[in-house]
Amino acid sequence: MLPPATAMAEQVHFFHNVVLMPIITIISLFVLGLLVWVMVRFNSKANPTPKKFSHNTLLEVIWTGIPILILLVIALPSFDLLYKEDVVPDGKQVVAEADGATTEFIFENDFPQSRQVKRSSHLQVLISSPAGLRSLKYKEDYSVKGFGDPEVKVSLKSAPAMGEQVLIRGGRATQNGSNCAAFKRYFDICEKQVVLAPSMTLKVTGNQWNWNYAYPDFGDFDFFSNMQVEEKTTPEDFMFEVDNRIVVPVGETIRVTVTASDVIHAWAVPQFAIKIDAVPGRINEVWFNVEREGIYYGQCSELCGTRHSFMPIAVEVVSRQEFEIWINKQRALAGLEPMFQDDVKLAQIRADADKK
Ligand SMILES: [Cu+2]
Repeated sequence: MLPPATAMAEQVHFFHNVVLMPIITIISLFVLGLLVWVMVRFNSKANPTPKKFSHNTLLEVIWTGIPILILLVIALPSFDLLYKEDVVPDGKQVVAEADGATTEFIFENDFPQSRQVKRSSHLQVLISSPAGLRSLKYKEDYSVKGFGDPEVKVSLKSAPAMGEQVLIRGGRATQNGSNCAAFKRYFDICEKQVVLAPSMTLKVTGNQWNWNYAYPDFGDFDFFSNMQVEEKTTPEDFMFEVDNRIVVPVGETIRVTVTASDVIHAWAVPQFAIKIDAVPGRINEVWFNVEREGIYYGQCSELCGTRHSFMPIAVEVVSRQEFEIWINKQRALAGLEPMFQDDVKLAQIRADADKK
């Protein structure tokens, strides 16, 4: 599989590589062994007069019971992953400026009753400094009072330095950090992760045979994304590359709503572990939060007609600033005023748009 680009995809890959593949391999070898044994031991030459009995209660209980247990072992983590991917996160972040002395910080626990911050896995504390983001460890670096109360009190062991920021994130955790020891052997990123509520919605519409993308939070514009012609791409990227890529900011939660205008398509990006049907007259919802900037490819994954294999998906994940510049550009192309300020680059974008 391609390297995962989201924490969700890492967990899906972990489930596949570490849970499913060993089970599948053991079962296949066991069944193969049984077949070989039956063929060798009980063929008509080796066993000319077969016994006439049928049924064996103990054996039948075992070969019904063990597969049920195996299915349970597979089902529980699988349901957990399905739930996490299906429910769009609603995490909230509180930012406090450090003054070099304060160690107590308050998180307002104003979630609905069912999603209150009730235990340590619902809370993530980070320190933002010029060096980047650093996640603190519960009990080692901070303690918490008032889980489930309207105000949750976070006490840091040592006061963060002047100029640093304390980030407290509360909400459902998609990664509680408890399986990190096993996880770390396979992937480089593993820490507790409370995912924040979406910062934007991407509206995806499947057509025969291209995709249409709209950004309803950033104005009334949308664009079509068609497969790039062969001359404008490389042999490796041909049939994955598109003329207009989706652009989204790195490290932010993106809500994706998916529908279709004609027949059923499916919007799939393997590195995000996303594959979701685009059904005419219905809206399906999924989300992702990409950890690394880059370009990620996918393809329509529901047979939708003769050009089904020619409607690829390309997602370009960029910094917040680049994203805002891109939004301004799209707005300029649609005849809208810029939404974000970036004077030098903006002037260039306006000039480019005027040329077009
Ligand atoms: Cu399609």
